[in-house]
Amino acid sequence: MIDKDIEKAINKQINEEMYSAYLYLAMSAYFQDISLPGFANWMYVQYQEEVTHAMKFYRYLVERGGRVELHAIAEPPKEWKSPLHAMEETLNHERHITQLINELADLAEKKKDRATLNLLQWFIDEQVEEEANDEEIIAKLKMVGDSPSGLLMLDSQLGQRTFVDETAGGE
Ligand code: OFO
Repeated sequence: MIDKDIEKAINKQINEEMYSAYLYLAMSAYFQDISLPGFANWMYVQYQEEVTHAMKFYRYLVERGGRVELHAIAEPPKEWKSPLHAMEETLNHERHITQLINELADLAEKKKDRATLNLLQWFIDEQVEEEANDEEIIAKLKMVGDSPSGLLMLDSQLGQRTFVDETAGGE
C-alpha cells in the first residue's frame, strides 16, 4: 500500500501532466493558426508525450494499490506574442515541472519510498531532455531572428518529429 501523502502528490502530478498536455495542444492550435504546421506538429507530439507521462503516474499508482483521483484541468492560454514567446513559455513550464518532480523526489526520500524514487528517476532524466529540446529550439529561433525563410526552414525541420511512446515497456 502506498503512503497517503505520496498518493496525493502523485494525483496532483497526474493533473499537472494533463495540464501540460492541454497547454501544448493549445500551442499546437496557435501554431496552426499562424501557418506554422511544423511547429504545430512538434507541439502535437509534445501533447501526446504529456498524456503518456500522466498515464505512467496513473499506472504506477494503480500498481501500488493507490486510488487515482482526477481533478479539473485548468484552461491554458490561447495566444502567444510570437513563436519565440511560445517556446520560452514552454521552457518556463518545463522548469516548473522539473521543480515539481524534484519536490516529489524529496517527499519520496523523506518517506523512504524507494519504488517511487525509482519511478521519479525516469522523470528526472526526461526533464533534462525536455529542457534541452526547448533550449535548442529557442536558440535556433533567436538565430533566425526576423528571417521568414529561416523560420520556414525551422518549421519544416520541426515537422519531421514523430511520436514515440517512451513510457512503453519496462513496467
Ligand atoms: Fe513535459 O514533461 Fe511531462 O510535464
